[in-house]
Amino acid sequence: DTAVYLKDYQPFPYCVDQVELTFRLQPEATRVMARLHLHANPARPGVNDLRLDGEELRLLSVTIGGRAIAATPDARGLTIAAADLPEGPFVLETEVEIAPARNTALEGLYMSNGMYCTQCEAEGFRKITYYPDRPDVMARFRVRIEGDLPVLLSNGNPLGAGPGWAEWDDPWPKPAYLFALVAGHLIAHSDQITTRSGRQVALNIWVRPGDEDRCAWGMESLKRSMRWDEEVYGREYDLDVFNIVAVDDFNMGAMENKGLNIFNSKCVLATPETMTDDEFARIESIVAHEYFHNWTGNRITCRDWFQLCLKEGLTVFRDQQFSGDLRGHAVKRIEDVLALRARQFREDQGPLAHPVRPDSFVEINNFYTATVYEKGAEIIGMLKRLVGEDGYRRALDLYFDRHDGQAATIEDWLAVFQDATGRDLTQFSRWYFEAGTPRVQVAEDWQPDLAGGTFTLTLRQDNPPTPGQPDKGAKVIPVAVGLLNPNGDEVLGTTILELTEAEQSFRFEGLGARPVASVLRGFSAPVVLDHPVSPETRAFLLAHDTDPFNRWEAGRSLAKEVLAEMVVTGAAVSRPWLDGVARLATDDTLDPAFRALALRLPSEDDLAATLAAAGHVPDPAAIHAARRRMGDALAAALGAELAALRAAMTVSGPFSAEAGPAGRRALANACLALQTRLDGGEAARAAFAAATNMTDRLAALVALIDIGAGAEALAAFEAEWKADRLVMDKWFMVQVVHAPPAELAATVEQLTARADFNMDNPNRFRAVFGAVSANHAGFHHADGAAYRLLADWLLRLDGRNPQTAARMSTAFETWRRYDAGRQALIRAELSRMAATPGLSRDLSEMTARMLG
Ligand code: B3K
Ligand code: ZN
Repeated sequence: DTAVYLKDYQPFPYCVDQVELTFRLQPEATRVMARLHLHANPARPGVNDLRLDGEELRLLSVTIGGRAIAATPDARGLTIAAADLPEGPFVLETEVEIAPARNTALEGLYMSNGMYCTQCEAEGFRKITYYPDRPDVMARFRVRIEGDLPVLLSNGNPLGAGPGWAEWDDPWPKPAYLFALVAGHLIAHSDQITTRSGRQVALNIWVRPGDEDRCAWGMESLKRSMRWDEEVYGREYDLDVFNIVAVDDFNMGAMENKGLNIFNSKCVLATPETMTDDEFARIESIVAHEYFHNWTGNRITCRDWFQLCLKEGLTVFRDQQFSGDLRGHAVKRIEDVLALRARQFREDQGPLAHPVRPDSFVEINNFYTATVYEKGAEIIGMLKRLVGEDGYRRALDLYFDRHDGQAATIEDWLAVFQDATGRDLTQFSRWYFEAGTPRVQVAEDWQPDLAGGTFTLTLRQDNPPTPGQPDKGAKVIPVAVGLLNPNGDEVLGTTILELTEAEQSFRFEGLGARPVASVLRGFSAPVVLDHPVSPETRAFLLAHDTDPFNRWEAGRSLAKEVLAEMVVTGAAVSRPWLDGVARLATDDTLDPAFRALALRLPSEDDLAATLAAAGHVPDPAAIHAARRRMGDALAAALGAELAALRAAMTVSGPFSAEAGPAGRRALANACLALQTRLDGGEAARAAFAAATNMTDRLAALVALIDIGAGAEALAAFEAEWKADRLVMDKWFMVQVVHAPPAELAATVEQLTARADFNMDNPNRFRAVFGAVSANHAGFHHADGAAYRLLADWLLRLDGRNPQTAARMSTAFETWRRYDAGRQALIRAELSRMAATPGLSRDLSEMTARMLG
């Protein structure tokens, strides 16, 4: 298979004014009639054949202007010779047959539990009908659905419906990837909202019967999102109805189809008994994300898939702002940075590194990555920091104004910022085009003098090579800095230093005493900061930093340094870290959610990355052992305070998923996990029995599994929830994540042999195999059993669902970090997969890139 290149972009030679689709639904033989109203695109003059994308379609007929055309499709589409096309505008009609019941790839039109649904982004529409399946072809869609099912949905506004049919009209031109259709025995949880200009919008969350009591939180999140986008971005909804549908079999979280969002049921259905606080927060942010796409993605879409970050980076940035406004910015920022480092830094530092705007791909589904999404959002955060609140607001207003109804590019996006603020963004644009995580080194200098003293910070940036990009220029890096005096008062409030050269010095005068510098406040740029300071200084910042992110970060850096020491030299857990974290955890002037985060230890994968970056070969077993010792030491240091803290964090009254009570539960459960290290599981067993919500129940279960005492609770959990697929996913997952390293492979064998392990359900597959690599020491066990097992299952899945198989293969992306033995084992698995005949385009691109 060949790659597609950004440099080859050309506009499509024809414009589609209007599309009329008729679906006659049958599981094994659905008929799709498409009528396309076309005319030549003046932006692409000349004599051009009409090339339509189409895959896995049985073509029944093609006519142009009512006359049958002899056209023979190939495996990827259909070409109609220019000679067969009339001069002016014309109408092309096709009829095809497809088999949704046999579609296990979950792309195009497929079935899930007897319901029909679609997933078209990125290139799934071509599995539904012949069409120019590219985002710069935008058209109005009118859809008629015929089928023996009570609920028949598509995009836009309802036109009419009767027994066995429904018609929908979407007045907003859109690319085919935003098309959606749903048909099934569904029940709606309904509400409504009036937009600020007075439009009445009907809101529905459609679910399978039995799930209707799980929609309240999703609906509340939707209404909050709609309000927020009006208030903060001035964006209003633009149809009479907004539908959300929950589907059990789905390759990702959710999809922003115009007026008809389709959600993985895991990302929208929730009750306190079935979902944890983290899942409630995740649902809130995904509902918001998909809703926000209505403007950033749908009204303004991408010219081509290389521009994916135009909609994804911006929409992630917007959902992060929204969650921060609702749940507190400090905690939200820490969580986002934890996720960024765990997924994006990891990607950026390995063979899969690619720019936020890639310039080639084989399979676009492989580029829905942490880099495009999360680093894409970080770039927007930096832009906002550089141009200020007002500049950002002006730029965004101009963006919506100028590009509404268009398919735009990153150049368009940057031009809007330049035009609105007058700032030249040529150098800044490197963030989009160059891969890799910059490293910023900080050196301090202090010169006492008569005027009080001069403090100098010298910042140096390094932009490491990444695949295909050996050399890189300096980037524009906004480094937020604050200075504290020795008793902890701020002597310089947060100030942005703009690092634009390889090395630059910044001087601060008249300070009186040598200050303590708090650098990269709020994580003002997605870089690795290398600021060598003593453990005492870190402990000082952990106690005093006025920037909450950096206060947490001081503890985290200290924890990583201590852990690295423990792994490399076998050192004991250091006192400054233990005392500092213990003090923070018990400080009731602080937000409980923040304290819970301070108690969280760095992950084993994070530590392996840190060690590798420092030139060590990480030993997974040693890392695992050291991290456990660290947890034990923390538990011992807090001792009796743990029970008291938990008691103080008791939440009374009816369950609420808001940040306040969720933060109290997070702290209480962090304490429970530590307490379990000391009491043999007594407190956790009691907590498990007494729990009235899934957050507390799951936390107790995990605490018990973690000390090898989970059998009874697991059995009770299973007995209670065996009929609930979403809850059982958690039951599968926790056993794999927390299996003792040597038992991981056996645990997986036993779980996958169960009748309720269904590899065609991505949630269940991920619950087990996503957890395999999350169990760092188990996955990297020296016997290689887990590597082999994962590769076996990826190969098995690849034949049925290549998208999910390819995505999960990233478990191997860090392989070059490890010792020669492990490298050989992983290389063998990657090569075995790569050499398998009939491997999908998706998985073969991934294995090829990882093998380098
Ligand atoms: N835009 C979709 C993702 C589509 C993934 C295609 N492989 C969901 C989102 O980002 O909102
Ligand atoms: Zn998105």
